[in-house]
Amino acid sequence: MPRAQQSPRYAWIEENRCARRDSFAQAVDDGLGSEPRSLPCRFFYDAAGSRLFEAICELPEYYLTRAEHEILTRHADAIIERCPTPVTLAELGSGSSTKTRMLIEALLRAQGRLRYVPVDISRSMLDEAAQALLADYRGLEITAIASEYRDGLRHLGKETRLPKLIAWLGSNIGNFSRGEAHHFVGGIRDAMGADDRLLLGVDLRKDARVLVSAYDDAQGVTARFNKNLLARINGELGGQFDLADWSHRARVVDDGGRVELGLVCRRACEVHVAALDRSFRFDRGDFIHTEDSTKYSEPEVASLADAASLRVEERWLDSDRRFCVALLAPH
Ligand code: AVI
Repeated sequence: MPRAQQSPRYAWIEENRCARRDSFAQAVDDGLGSEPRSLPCRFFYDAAGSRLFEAICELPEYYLTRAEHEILTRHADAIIERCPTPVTLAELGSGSSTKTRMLIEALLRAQGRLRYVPVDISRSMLDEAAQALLADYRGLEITAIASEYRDGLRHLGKETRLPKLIAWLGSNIGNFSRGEAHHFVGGIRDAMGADDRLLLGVDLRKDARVLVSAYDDAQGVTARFNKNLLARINGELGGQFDLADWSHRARVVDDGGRVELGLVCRRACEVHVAALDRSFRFDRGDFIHTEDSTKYSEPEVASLADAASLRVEERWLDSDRRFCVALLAPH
């Protein structure tokens, strides 16, 4: 990952974007060409998908963002008190960094200056967020890493000698399967020193009705977000999906432990994708799996931490007890 741009308070680092485009084509070829059909949710987030996700976060039904915001607003100072000072703040999947502002402000109050290292797949999001943050906070320096989580994590240690507070918020962990989450938290632990902390935002198991409306909202924003995957195939790979042939589906499975998202074919069709030089046949009722959003109980959060040789130092819930922010420290 070459260092691509420098200014006194902002630097960014980017991985090879050609490789990323190839991997989208590969994922579409593999995912639509085998059973059960699937498209990986990491491809939701092109510019249009990122904007739709920002709109999801504002929806009345999508309680996750508000619940986490409430926790961070109330407890940011308490979280920071439990971290070594000074600390570098890193964030996996930072997006617009809106949710991070409370942490940034608490850290600037505590230590005056702060290095913030956001990791996100979207370069444009990183740039926009950095500009807004730098305009608002003197004393802040940003090194943004435009990459997938794993590359970002590998790079983090090189970016600072200070202890790190690694924030992984927004229930982004939910988009991993339980097995992948265990593995990934283990990977974060490997990138942590003895004084580092991991701040994890996790959506909790709850009533299926609340979950279904959060992932199948009345305005249809989540449906557009989901179908944006097909729009991307059309725009980037010369696909011929008719979006009207597909409906959004959100189903609660695993006893409230997972919301499964996908697209259901409403009309038999054959779809050509020029970049793959391949056509895919779909029958009415065929399903393309697009995302899992896994939910945890509090004991499950503790055992996730424990399996990675971490312990829950403290955890905070919102007033409706829907969402949990947990501070994890090495054993
Ligand atoms: C980013 N991620 C945590 C969201 C979630 O809740 O699983 C993505 C999302 N998918 C549909 N709505 C929101």
